[in-house]
Amino acid sequence: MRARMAIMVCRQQVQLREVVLRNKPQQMLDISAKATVPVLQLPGGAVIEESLQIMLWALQNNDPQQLLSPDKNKHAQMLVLIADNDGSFKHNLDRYKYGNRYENADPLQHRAAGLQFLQVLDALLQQSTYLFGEKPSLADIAIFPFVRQFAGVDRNWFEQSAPKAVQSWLSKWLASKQFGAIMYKYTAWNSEDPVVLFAEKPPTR
Ligand SMILES: N[C@@H](CCC(=O)N[C@@H](CS)C(=O)NCC(=O)O)C(=O)O
Repeated sequence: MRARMAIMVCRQQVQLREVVLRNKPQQMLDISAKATVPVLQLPGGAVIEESLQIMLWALQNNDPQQLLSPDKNKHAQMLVLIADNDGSFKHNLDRYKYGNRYENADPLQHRAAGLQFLQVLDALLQQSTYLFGEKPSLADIAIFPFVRQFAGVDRNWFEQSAPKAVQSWLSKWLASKQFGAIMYKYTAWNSEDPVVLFAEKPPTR
């Protein structure tokens, strides 16, 4: 989701191949033994197989909203916050959401640990509309999809316990035009299908 958000913002066009994880196409496995989505292959053949790296690639090509430099000197701080999200928050999210897949994981303990990260976001959102200022940054679009998942595990608990500023920040992203556009459900790629370009207006059904 976040890779799609960045590609959409930077108006870079890519060919999109929707993958169903339980039936990964051989063409994907051939270029990425890691076999996770998203994976992006560049025209020269280089392969990027981390969503954050795809975002950076996209925005380094073209960053019309200045997501990489929201406010002076905040770039390094943004990357640190994203690393915390991708590291410990993701770790806690997985164990809260899929407790039964992890031996000895107490989902509620991981929910409490995840809440601490939301409190860090809250402290930032008390100071400005977005995480690093009055306009969106890379950090906002890199982090909100994970908070969305965290919120979805137990919506009632989230509404009662998550900081209000984080709830409204999340709601704003979920209601955004860009998010609506990237949530379009593409059908799984098949080598005989015509090329699907992204971001282009998705086909109407
Ligand atoms: N750190 C990687 C994580 C990618 C990842 O784990 N993606 C999941 C789906 S969201 C996946 O492809 N899992 C492989 C599988 O379920 O087989 C990234 O951000 O790109």
